[in-house]
Amino acid sequence: MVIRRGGSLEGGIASSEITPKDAFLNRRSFIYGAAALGTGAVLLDQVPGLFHPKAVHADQKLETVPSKYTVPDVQTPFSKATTYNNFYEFGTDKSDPARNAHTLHTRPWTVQVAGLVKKPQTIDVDTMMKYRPLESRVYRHRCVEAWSMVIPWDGYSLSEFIGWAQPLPSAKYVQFISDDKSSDMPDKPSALDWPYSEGLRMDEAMNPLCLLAFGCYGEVLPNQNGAPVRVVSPWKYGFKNGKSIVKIVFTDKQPKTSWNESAPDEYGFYSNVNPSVDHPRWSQAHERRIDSSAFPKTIPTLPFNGYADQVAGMYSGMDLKKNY
Ligand SMILES: Nc1nc2c(c(=O)[nH]1)N[C@H]1C(S)=C(S)[C@@H](COP(=O)(O)O)O[C@H]1N2
Ligand SMILES: [Mo]
Repeated sequence: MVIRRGGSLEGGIASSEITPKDAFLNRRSFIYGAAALGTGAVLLDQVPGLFHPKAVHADQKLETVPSKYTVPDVQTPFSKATTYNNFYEFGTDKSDPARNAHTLHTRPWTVQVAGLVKKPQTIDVDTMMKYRPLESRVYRHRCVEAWSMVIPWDGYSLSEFIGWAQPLPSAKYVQFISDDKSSDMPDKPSALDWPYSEGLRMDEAMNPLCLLAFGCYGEVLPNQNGAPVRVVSPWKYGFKNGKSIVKIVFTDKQPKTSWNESAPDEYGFYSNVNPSVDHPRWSQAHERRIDSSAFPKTIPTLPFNGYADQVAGMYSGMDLKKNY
């Protein structure tokens, strides 16, 4: 099924546009199939053609338009981007989210817009998804653990959504709160305080590079990648990009963020990709680029993940060693 784009957030959506519940149930049975394969799926998939990656995802096509915010790097295969994930709500191993995230119910889904806004309200994710054309943007993704991927995300600039939300002039930060329903995520580890929370300074959130993503690889986001809606700020370490967002809060104070709260010396609020500021336990100078090869190459990490031209100006005058 093709999800149509366009329309406005204010407008309602016709029932014909809503994916029938049973289509979602069908999709879940695909995902259960993958679960049975477990970790083996990852290994098998390294032999091209042996394992069909469609088994682990929503398989729901999106209509997208090209974007000027696309990097020319070779893309990480879909099968790896959807089976090697961090989504701690579903377990701490990289293979856990693809196996466990089928329990997340992604419809109906609403996002609450709260805090310092003209009109606090709750919006349906399907309405949100149709607010602007979904651009296909190929972004570099650099995890703080020194691996990276190149992923085509489908979404529109977060700034568009913020424009719709109408924050008050006093709003200086945006906080993104992820879902934490125990019914859908029964085995959340105690490694972090839930719900997962992340945040950006308002100018960072308004930077056109900062994406609100509803899909990847031209399809609805697989649950393990943060369905139905997530943030992607490609010049920052991956953990800044909250998945499965249920609440967006505008604040005048720097919001609490999960990794910063759990280990403030290791994970700063800014977390801009910076090869010259090491993590206390490892170097950030290089990254393992996960591509189609069975033996990923190690490549130098670029300041701001290669997006310095577009974002460095936001930090002029700031000591990036202190504001890591
Ligand atoms: N809710 C939530 N969001 C999250 C995480 C998480 O554990 N929970 N992990 C983060 C980390 S560390 C990374 S690297 C990216 C991974 O996104 P991907 O699996 O789509 O590559 O999601 C980020 N967003
Ligand atoms: Mo990460």
